[in-house]
Amino acid sequence: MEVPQSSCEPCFKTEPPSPVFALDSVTQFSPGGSSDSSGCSLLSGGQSLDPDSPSSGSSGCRGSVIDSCSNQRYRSGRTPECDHGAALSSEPKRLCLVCADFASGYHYGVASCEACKAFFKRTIQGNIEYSCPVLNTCEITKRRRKSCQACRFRKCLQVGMMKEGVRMDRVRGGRQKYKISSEPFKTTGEILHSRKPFPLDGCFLGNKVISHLLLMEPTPVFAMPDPTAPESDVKTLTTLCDLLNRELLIVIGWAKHIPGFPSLPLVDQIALLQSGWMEILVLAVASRSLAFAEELVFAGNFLLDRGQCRSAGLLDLYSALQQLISKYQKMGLSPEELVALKAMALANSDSAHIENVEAVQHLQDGLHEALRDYEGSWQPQDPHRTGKLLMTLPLLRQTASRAIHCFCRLHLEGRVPLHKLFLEMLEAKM
Ligand code: HVO
Repeated sequence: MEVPQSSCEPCFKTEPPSPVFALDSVTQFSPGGSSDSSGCSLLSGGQSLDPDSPSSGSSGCRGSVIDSCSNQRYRSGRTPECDHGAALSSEPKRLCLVCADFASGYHYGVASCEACKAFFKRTIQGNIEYSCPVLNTCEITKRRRKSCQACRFRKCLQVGMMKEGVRMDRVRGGRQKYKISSEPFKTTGEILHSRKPFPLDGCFLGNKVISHLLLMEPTPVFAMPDPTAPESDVKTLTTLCDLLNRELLIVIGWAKHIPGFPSLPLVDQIALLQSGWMEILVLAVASRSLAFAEELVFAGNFLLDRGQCRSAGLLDLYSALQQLISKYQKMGLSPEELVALKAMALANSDSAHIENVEAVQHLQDGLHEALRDYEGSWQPQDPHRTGKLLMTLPLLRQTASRAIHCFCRLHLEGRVPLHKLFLEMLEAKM
């Protein structure tokens, strides 16, 4: 990256200097929870990534950004005063994440159409097992959704439908007790916030490490556009930066759930996070966007198409991400593969400052083995599946690097204020 470090000073000093703060207090947030501690530093004197460790001061970073931005939009999405519902309901047409038909609401935690909702329910209630006659990679569209039930069901799970939301004891036409299955858009913020994105038990063959990673997947984060600000490109960028900053905190919390990661020396944990965070976030956005043809799903309530990205100065980012998304769409990336790739992107982030190279290698080997083991049982018909996945990593790195470039450019142009943690992570990459 050609941009010199010193040039990445914040253009808008919206944040007071943050107090000494470390990785450990970031992780007091659950992996899925959104957090409002945006003025935290990753690097200043941390002892541990463990939220339970004695060094995790609860006073941590609270006080800096929170005090200066006690605005609602910086608060957690779980707080009642945050009306994600308004943001959701103001969007006219939402598409089914499974087949891209028009969604009628959120069903089993996912924006979906009546047909896919009913299909998912029938499958769970009837305990039906399907098998795909081809490669488990059939494309599910409105027109073709009936052609492969196995892939349709897999897609339901992949986009996060929760079988826990289906009542097993319900008779046809009986009264619906679980609100979750036919909640209108406007009250879904909280539903999505409290859900685990991927169901687990018994749905997948596989491997313990992969199952663990699936279980530890963070719950989705929501965009919190300032409801008082008029619509503009600056508002879009500010919303995205805030979103990114919260996602970054979650990534730091998430990393310690990767088997083997917490036992690395702390300096190596930090080094890997500093070099790998962008790839992890890029993968997350790419996976959220898999069911969409044109839009980037930055958050469940924040989708941007090409035109919107262009006017916000994010066209490069858009094109780079679309190239990656299209690759994963063609491959039919599964949630299991996604979590494996995310962990691998971190373990393989090629920091030049690794102290215990052997331990990092061991971490990589363990993840590689987990993926191979998983693919052996899930995709035995394709002995090259693991290799194919690993061969997407160069494009992932390229995409992440294009994203960094785009951020630096916007930042230098003074179009966006950057949060401290984010700046620090950005600087570490240059
Ligand atoms: C942006 C866009 C522009 C900027 C920052 C964030 C979430 C939001 C991602 C981008 C500084 C997110 C994003 C990536 O939007 O995860 C996928 C690219 C990491 C700046 O200009």
